[in-house]
Amino acid sequence: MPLSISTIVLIFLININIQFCKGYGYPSGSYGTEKSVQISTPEECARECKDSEPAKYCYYHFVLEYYSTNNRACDFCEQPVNNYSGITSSCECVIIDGFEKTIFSINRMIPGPSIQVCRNDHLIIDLQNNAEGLEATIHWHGIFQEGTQYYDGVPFVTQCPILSANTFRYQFTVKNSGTHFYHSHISVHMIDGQYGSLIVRDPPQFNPFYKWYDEDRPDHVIVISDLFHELSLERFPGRYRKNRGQIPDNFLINGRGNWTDPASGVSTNVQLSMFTVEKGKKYRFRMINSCSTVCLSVVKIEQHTMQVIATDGENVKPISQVDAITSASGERVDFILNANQSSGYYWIHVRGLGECEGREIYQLAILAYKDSTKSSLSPLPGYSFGASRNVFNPPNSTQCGNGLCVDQLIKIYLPNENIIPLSQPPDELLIISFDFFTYNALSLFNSKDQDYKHFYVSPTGSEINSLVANISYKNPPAPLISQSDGYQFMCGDPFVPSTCTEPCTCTHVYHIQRGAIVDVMIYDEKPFPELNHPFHLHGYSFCVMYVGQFVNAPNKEAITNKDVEKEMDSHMARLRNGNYTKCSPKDTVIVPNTGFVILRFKADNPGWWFFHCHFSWHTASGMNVVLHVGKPYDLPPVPPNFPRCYNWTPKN
Ligand SMILES: *[C@@H]1O[C@H](CO)[C@@H](O)[C@H](O)[C@H]1NC(C)=O
Ligand SMILES: *[C@@H]1O[C@H](CO)[C@@H](O)[C@H](O)[C@H]1NC(C)=O
Ligand SMILES: *[C@@H]1O[C@H](CO)[C@@H](O)[C@H](O)[C@H]1NC(C)=O
Ligand SMILES: *[C@@H]1O[C@H](CO)[C@@H](O)[C@H](O)[C@H]1NC(C)=O
Ligand SMILES: *[C@@H]1O[C@H](CO)[C@@H](O)[C@H](O)[C@H]1NC(C)=O
Ligand SMILES: [Cu+2]
Repeated sequence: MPLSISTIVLIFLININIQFCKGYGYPSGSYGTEKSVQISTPEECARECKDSEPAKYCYYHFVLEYYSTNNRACDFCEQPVNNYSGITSSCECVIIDGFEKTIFSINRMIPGPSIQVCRNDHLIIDLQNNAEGLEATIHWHGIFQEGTQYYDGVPFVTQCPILSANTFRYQFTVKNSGTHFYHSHISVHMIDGQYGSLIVRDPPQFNPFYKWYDEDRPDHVIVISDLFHELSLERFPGRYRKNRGQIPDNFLINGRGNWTDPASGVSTNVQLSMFTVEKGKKYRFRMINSCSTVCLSVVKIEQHTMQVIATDGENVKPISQVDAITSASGERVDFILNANQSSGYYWIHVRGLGECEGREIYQLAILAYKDSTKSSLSPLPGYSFGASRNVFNPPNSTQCGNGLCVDQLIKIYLPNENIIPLSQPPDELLIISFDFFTYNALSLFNSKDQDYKHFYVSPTGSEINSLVANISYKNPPAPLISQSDGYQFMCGDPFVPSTCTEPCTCTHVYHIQRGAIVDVMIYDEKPFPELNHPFHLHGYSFCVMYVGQFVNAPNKEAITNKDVEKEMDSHMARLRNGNYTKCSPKDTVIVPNTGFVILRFKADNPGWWFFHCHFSWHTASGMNVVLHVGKPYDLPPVPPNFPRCYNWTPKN
């Protein structure tokens, strides 16, 4: 639906001299200049969405600070297990899995405050950074930011990092609905607690599933995350001699979980998250994978199948009888659950794959039928649990079955939504490899090179960094969107600059014509065992055209240009034959191990858009590239006095 220009303009005309009440207050009453704007609280905004209801201005005050879990706050109160609590918690005891550790939390909550609004609402989020020594930005994962590209939250691409003692106001209109989330986009801070749900609901006229379920409750959002029992920075670059690698200690479901110390066998017995349903009703659940590390997760609900209806914020033709949902960091899945079993308590089971399998990292929550009791629970599950017949989004294409893989999804377009043409050849084709660079320790630690390059210690003990098309992404000193100071650090398009020494580090940018149909083939050039990297594109939802594995490649250790060309030829043949007929919508897609994904988008949203592996350690070590769509003049100007940053090396 076209948003009127006047409402976009209005949001910048607001007198931003907000008076705060005590604590995490809201600006009092209405405020504004010529037109006054009524500000709504998070609770008022987390409403049922109605057709032809005016949009709300939803205000959130986020305070970022160092905090600790299980501190003295826990002597005074106990956190309720019901997970929707607006933007403040009734109890500032952050319990997580019962472990005491330092976190970088928002409003003393993990996950952070839940933002729940309706399509076309205006969000105003003040991020107050109270953590000295810590830079911050928040990325609104899944929001296209059309017209407000500078609020995308990528440091040195769309803004300067927010310094401590500073407050930065994000304000944008949410034009694309769906299950989204927000998270820190700096270093590996996300896992220390900077994440939360961002749900944009549709009014009935935009919701093809309106009649399919009875309720879409604010507390039926499932946030899956991983956890270290120490600060993330203990693992970046990480240890060589003891406790190598980045395997999480635990998983959390809506910030909670039980933990059993493997050494002592003692459990923390934290009360698990609970989702309440009434027998005979159907519920829409919104699941968000907010993990930071490389373990994919598998969600199962005891004795219940799930009907998948949306992914990454886009509606899809429903997939019924799903027993398990696999997802990677950054992916979201909405499903309908039919509460038609006998009244009782049922386990919700989340299990980590890959590196998490060895240590059997898993977590539980409870699906509780109203008026039943815990006594009906079946025995405590172990790491393995329940059926795996129909697994949605398996990383291995041999398990696709009928319609379970993401390249089989069929997008349901909304009325008036622009359709991405799938039969024509692309205007631009990007073939992009990703890979790791393994340092020679001697050259890393004994070199005369003063430009110390990022690395982290892999589980096997080697020092590595991450590459996209043989380039390790490096931040420029100033945001590309608002200052040309960073341009001299740019490289790409697409070859490694001849002056660059391995690993080549620079601000890797591909320039794309506005309006072009762009096909991207992203592939796993030198597969590492068990790693399936999820690639996320900012600013767009794309169509997944094809997901494949280089099964017939003679040498699966290293994919050659020949292997890639062969797959590209097949893609072109499928295009010519009109084999692509349905858009499989995603904004984050798992590239299977030894495999590739071919995706397509129409470059109609100008901007500097990050395209990257969503595993935090891979992002932090360079597995990123910027897709620059359009020319600087295609972009809305940044607001007046937008914060600036740069190198300062005066001659005298
Ligand atoms: C936590 O796990 C232990 C060990 O598996 C189990 O005995 C205990 O009942 C669990 N506690 C909760 C609250 O689930
Ligand atoms: C419960 O609902 C599921 C999903 O709609 C359906 O497949 C199943 O047959 C139903 N079971 C019963 C006992 O009604
Ligand atoms: C995919 O699954 C098949 C059958 O289970 C197995 O043989 C193959 O090795 C798997 N491929 C990958 C890349 O895991
Ligand atoms: C990346 O560099 C390696 C080693 O220098 C080379 O073998 C490979 O072909 C390069 N890959 C691409 C996509 O340029
Ligand atoms: C295209 O689809 C047809 C069936 O409609 C199939 O026979 C053919 O193998 C497909 N072509 C390619 C290149 O996948
Ligand atoms: Cu990765």
